[in-house]
Amino acid sequence: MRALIIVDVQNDFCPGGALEVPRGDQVIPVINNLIERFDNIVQTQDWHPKGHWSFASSYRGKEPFDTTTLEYGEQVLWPDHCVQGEKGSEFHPDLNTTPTQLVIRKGFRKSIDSYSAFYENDFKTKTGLTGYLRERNIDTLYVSGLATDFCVKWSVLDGLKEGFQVNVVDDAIRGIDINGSVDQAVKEMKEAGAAFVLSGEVK
Ligand code: VGL
Ligand code: ZN
Repeated sequence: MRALIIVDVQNDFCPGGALEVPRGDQVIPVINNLIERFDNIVQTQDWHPKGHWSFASSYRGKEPFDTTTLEYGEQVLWPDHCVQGEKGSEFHPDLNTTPTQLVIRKGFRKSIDSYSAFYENDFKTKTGLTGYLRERNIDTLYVSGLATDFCVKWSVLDGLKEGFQVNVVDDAIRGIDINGSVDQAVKEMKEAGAAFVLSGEVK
């Protein structure tokens, strides 16, 4: 059984949002089209409390895209984004969310960021997605959404680690791209065993 995973297609990651992914909204028609071919659909939603430790605004003298060290290692500091209950955290209004069966919210613990749909950035705290997929006999994932170099990448790497077969839908992802991080992410995903497919090839 297979599932479509739609990562963080939220207002703040689309043009005009607080942490916009260039051309991020271009994934929406591609994903809306893909949805029709899947019986199992999961979305993730970045969902931070105010004052989250991944926000540059939580530190004196830090700017967005600076880094800091948290208990689990290096953390990129972001503009405030996807704050719980605010407009920026809502799914983009053009995304068809009706057929979605599960929404995994992540990043809701103030002191831990969470890029992956499976594990938070401490690499220990689980979101519960593996158990959900296994109980539904899903072994193959098609991953789409934002951003290629952060939440998509970590979801793909963890999905592989958890033993799923993972396909990345190449025309259904876009990245933030900090100093070549998109190319690096694609390389890491391929080396870890992810297959890259185009949405038109997904039957
Ligand atoms: C993301 C940075 C911070 C993402 C989320 O969805 O890729 N990136 N929070
Ligand atoms: Zn975030």
